[in-house]
Amino acid sequence: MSATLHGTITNSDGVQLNHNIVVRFFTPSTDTEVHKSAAVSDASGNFYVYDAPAGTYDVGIKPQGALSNLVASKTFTEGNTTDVAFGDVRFGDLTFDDAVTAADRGVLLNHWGIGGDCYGYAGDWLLPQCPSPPPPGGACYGYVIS
Ligand SMILES: [Ca+2]
Repeated sequence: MSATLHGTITNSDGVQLNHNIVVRFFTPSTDTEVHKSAAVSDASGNFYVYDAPAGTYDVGIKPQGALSNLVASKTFTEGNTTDVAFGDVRFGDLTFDDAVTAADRGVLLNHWGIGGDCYGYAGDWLLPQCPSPPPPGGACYGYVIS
């Protein structure tokens, strides 16, 4: 049995909150990674990690295309859910180096003013994955049980 992380994200820029998110657990005040998982947030910014390790960790998230956010010293206990508010998602890291620089601007400008190949299909481009068991309330946006 392991612990559960219920994370929340917000976005004051008005961008949608459905994101593929990498979640990392660090020994407090270090860069020693103890565990790594992935989650998909729903339209309200909720996501769950069901295989969180028990103990106290600094927890970092990196939504795709955004900077990482870190919340220090959160405690997880087996069989229980710990709520963690990660705050605003800060978009702009298109080069996946956890910084927003001229390189990211260059990528954006290379594609400025054009649409994707699937023009007209806004659709759901999130990864069809969800940890088990699914959370209550359908937080596994984009996950279809097969
Ligand atoms: Ca970058």
